[in-house]
Amino acid sequence: MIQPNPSTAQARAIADEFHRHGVVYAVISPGSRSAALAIAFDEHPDIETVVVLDERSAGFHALGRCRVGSTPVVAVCTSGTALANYLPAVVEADLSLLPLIVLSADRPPDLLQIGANQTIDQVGVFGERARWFCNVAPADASRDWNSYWRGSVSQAAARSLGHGSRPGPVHLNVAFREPTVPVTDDGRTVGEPYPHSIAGRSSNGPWQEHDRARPTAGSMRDLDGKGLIVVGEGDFDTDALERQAARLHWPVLATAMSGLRGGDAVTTYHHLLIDGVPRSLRPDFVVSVGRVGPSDRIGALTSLDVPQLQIDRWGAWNDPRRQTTRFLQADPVESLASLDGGTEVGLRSAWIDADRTMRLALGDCLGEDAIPTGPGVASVLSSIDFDRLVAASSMPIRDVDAHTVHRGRVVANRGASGIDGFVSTAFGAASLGGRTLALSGDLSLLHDASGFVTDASGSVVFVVIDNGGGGLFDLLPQAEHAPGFERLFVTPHGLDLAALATAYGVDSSIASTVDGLAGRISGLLDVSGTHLFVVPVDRETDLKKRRALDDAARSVRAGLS
Ligand SMILES: Cc1ncc(C[n+]2csc(CCOP(=O)(O)OP(=O)(O)O)c2C)c(N)n1
Repeated sequence: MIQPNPSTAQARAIADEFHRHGVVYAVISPGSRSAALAIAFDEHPDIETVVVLDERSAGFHALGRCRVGSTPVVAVCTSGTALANYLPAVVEADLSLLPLIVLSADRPPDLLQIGANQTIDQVGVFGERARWFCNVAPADASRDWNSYWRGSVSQAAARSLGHGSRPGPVHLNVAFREPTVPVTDDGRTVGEPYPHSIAGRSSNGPWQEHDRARPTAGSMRDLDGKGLIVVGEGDFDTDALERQAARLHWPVLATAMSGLRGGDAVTTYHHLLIDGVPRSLRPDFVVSVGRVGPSDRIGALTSLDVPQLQIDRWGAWNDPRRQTTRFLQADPVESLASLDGGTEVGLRSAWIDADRTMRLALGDCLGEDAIPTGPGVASVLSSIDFDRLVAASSMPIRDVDAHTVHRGRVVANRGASGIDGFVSTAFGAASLGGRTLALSGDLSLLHDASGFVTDASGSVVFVVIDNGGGGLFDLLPQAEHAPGFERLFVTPHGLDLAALATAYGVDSSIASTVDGLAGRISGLLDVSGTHLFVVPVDRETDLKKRRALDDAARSVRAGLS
């Protein structure tokens, strides 16, 4: 067998070791210094690779896959500003505890700081946001580097999954000498063959294993009377949590990203809590699990002057109003399971009844419309069979939270709530197969249009609420006060999104009425391929509908004590 050159040997060992740690998906952006890594990952028989041109998009594509899969995802890029383009995705992965593994190629140290082309200081560029950084030395034929490469990968994988702290992004910066392609002479440099073994453990297992500590129950002291759980996105078994809540007879308020919708969970809290907590729905204490949002109105509950307990496996501090009275770093399910079963059933049934009444009232209010609005489209999605719905920041995730009741998974980048990386997050989430829907505003789509430059094979039906800019700003104080409101905030662009789709080779269609919308979207999900479905929305009409929904909510509340 012909021995590989040192860079090829190094890249092969790295790719193989990552696979032994569960990596099955790698997002590659083109470049020369990273050639050995790109080729090694692509040649690995059990790692699927996808190519995304723009590294900012590539980072989010990897993130989308992290959100739906259970194993770390690798993103490979070349040297220079390529790496810096991962920062937004690294920030989101840090806040959302996602195992994103950034693998950047670099020049060897003796070729740095001399003004060489496409060279920046890549050491620790993500600072504290990365759970772990390692500068991997360039390979040569002089010694056996195998345990160094494989051990570094073992530690990277373990750190990304929370070993030693909590899950999150890691960064391996790997220096490569030429040739970076698998030849001994690339026409510029002649490389010595690497003479040592690069074999992994004969067991086919990882070089070094790490054990995830089993989460334990926290102390649930001082909780008397009627409890209520608010559940957001987090690290827990959703079905088991639901069972515990039912056993305790506590109402569950389930945000869109909690994964708990579709059963007895209350989903209309945004409207039920419009003017604070109705007396008949007041709990004696509140237990928050996971990151709760995006509705601000839930703050009426999580800042009530009653004991407020927050349970998170990784010790999150999700407390924007500083009203949590006790934080518990523990497993939420185990903690609830440690309590005796409840006998007080009244609060749970009161919330479930109020939720049903509110849902009917909201449905009546939305049912009047033929012209699409953001809330109207979100409520239509409830009747569509999808596996996952990727919702963009701004109004889409808020409308999904208030109006989409569905057992399917909702994915959204709410760690930093950016409107960036949306198209790519959707493609990453679709890479597992299944029926993927993506709902966004027009600006979010435009922000990551470069995400369409990919050979990703997953199918996504993009539904774009095209209200000609950022409709969210109509609901914010600057709508009243700022001169230049439209240009400075709404950002009207006048672009034809269907033409944009055509430019990227994506099929598109337009829906100007709500009639038959669910059927059309379902039909698109039935066939494979990516489609952009543009729904023109008039901002004025949309705003009026939101006010009408609030009026309907107040009428329901008036009937509650
Ligand atoms: C990367 C980033 N830049 C800017 C913002 C601020 N921002 C929040 S919402 C928004 C407008 C989004 O418009 P669109 O996607 O069309 O959705 P709509 O507001 O109409 O629902 C902007 C610019 C942000 N959240 N993230």
